[in-house]
Amino acid sequence: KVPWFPRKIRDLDKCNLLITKYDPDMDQDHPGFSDPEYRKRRCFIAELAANYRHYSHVVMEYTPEEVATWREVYRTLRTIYPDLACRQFLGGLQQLERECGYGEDSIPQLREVSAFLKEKTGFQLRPVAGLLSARDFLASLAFRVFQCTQYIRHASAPMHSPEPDCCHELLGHIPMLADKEFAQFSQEIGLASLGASDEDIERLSTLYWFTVEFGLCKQNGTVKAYGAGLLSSYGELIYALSNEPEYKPFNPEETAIQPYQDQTFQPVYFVSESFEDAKIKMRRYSSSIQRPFSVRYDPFTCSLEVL
Ligand code: H2B
Ligand code: FE
Repeated sequence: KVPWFPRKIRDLDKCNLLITKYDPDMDQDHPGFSDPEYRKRRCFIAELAANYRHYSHVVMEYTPEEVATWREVYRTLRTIYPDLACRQFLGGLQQLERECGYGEDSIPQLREVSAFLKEKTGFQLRPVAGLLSARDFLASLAFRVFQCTQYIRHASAPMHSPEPDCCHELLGHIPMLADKEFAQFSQEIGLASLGASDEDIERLSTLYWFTVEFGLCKQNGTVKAYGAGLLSSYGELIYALSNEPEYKPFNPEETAIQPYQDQTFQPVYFVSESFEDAKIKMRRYSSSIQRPFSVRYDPFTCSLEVL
């Protein structure tokens, strides 16, 4: 009665359950809903991801319009990062700009970014066709695999996307995944999710939401953003640090049951004392989750030992 979970990295080929409610084909409010060209393109890129099998990245050729959208997002966000992003994010982004071709002129290729991350923290990227179920998404993190969308948001709304797109992944998530401590934090959420009950998955996704996606942390006495949902949204990044919303100290028991918003800005953000502190609290929380087995990740074979 333990739900199926992947045991080796190749099993992630089977972690592909998509949530389609924010797809441009399903969501009437999606900026691309009434643009058949965009929907066709989005579908083509998603298909490539759906056909991806372990270790076989394709090179995406982006259109000039897609690159123009990327440029606008990159330029706009880049100006506010120095003031609002945490130290680890700024360090990661700088390395990506120096060593991995990050910049406003082209959309980075998942293959290159994946090779870069592998050297920094052991994380790898895997293209995904759209919004993945929480269970499959979290399971991948256990293997230090980050599932990444490759299509880009609609050109009419460069500052917002209802679904994850490559701007969100490449600008929001990737710089953080180049940090060793954050990589460890991410993998541990993944490991805690394997074979967990639906209720525990729901609580872990809420924790993921208020940390990895919308987390804030203290640094040298000021509050900075480390959540990818913030670092890829000009509007919400400024709002989150404006003193207008409510702030609560990060505390897994409380955070795990806080209702969240995936349509508008969050009404509340959780602030960690530091990554170290968040990691220790998360670990304590994870070890309280009841499972009839324990797991250990073997980095040499990229597989799990289930004890
Ligand atoms: N799928 C994709 N493709 N990207 C994400 O960032 C993502 C996801 N986040 N599925 C997950 C859900 C997250 O919101 C949690 C674990 O529910
Ligand atoms: Fe995300």
